[in-house]
Amino acid sequence: MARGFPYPDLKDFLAALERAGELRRVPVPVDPTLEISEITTRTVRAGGPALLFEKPTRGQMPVAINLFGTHRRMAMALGVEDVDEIGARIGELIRPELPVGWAGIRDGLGKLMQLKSVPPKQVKSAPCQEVVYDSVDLDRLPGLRTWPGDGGIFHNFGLTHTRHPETGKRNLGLYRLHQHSHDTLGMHWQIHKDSTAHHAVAERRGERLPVAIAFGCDPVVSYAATAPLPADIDEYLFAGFLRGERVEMVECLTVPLQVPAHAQVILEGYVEPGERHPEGPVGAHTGFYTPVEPFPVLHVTKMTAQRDPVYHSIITSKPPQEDGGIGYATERIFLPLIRMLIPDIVDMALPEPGVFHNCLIVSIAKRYPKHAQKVMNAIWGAHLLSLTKLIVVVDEDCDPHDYHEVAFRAFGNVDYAHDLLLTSGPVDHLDHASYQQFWGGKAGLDATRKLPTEGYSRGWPAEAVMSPDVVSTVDRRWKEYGL
Ligand SMILES: [Mn+2]
Repeated sequence: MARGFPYPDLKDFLAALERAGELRRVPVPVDPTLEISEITTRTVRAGGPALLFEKPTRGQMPVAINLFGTHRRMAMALGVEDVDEIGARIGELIRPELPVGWAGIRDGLGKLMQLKSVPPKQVKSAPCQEVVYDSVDLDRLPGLRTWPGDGGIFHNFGLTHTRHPETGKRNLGLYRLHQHSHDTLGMHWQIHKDSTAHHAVAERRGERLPVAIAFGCDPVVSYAATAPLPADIDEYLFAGFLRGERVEMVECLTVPLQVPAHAQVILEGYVEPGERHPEGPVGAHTGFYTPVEPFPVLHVTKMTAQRDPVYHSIITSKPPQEDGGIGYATERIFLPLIRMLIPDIVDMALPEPGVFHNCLIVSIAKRYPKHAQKVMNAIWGAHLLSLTKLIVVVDEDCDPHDYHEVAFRAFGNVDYAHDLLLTSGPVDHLDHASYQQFWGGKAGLDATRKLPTEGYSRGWPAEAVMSPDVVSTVDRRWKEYGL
């Protein structure tokens, strides 16, 4: 199994990117306030390379950004040629005897990880603790201000570690961090997130919640922090599965948590029960500024780092943006798992303009009346897919990523008085269009061919397609026509 993960440290990944012509160093001074944001956005939109800003005008270390901004780099990050390979690997491991349903996906994923994965390995000394600072000063980090209306400096790729205060289960998640002072951070713990649940339990018990944040982890650990795993699946087991190799972890110095040994910078601290501070605004992936809301506060009590640390970040904006590459990897990696839960789904696409929860396109092999509606309801009941606002269902002969073909069917193959399912349910914490926060209206569009048993009694018309013998004749003789 041990295939040897090529980049145990972010610096190894940066070196590999540079060798592959996928990294551009920026040797001149650049301002982490707005300027890095504008340069990065232009680079992402041009399909350009990862960037290493060597001389940010704030902070004491270089800034690495746009590491995951193309499908090629995302695949490199995960050590594969194409992220579909990982989906296929998971698909092969999923055995028919595994139970189906939501519990099944959890048990199945759990079994799979035990079977084919490797738990993290604890080490005694670690690069991330080479430097132990006497005092905490978050200004050492070149945090970014991405948009003019942002409420301050934000750290966008801080991997947040917490434990459930009662079960001890670990969670690794990626939440933006608002720098309130030289030693406090606003924790943007949205309502549906796992760390939010840990914090709620700590608060109920009236206890401080220990927190550790790692910046600049290896690319697989960084990806795993973003993956929408069920709460009881350990992100480090998942990372071990993806890497084919154990992740080395070290005990924090002042809190009862472990962090990746090869991280660049570590923050340790605690969240006080009941404390809230206004967080935001910040220009988000929705394309809008998120409102200022009260969020918990992390008191950073210890700061450690590698000797020459690199600070890793990402920015958010209306798509296209770097997180598009991450979202695509998640779509491909999780497809076989979603199919365990909803076997009707043949393929799916989360179009980037839909910012991952506004629109989901699925294809199905339709077998019975209202099959599409069954699938819609299943999706609205499935973990974070439940936040999906619009679901478009097409027949299996339509590739969900062929947006022209999907649109053709969604515009033309539909009687909107019959084929539109309207409902309501939870929406993303940051959804701005729902008439109140946290829940709103949803629609499912059935763009499949309709059956007589669904009340469509006219007989679906035959499609005008060329006969196969003519297609093959023309294929064969194409050159002779001089075209
Ligand atoms: Mn989790």
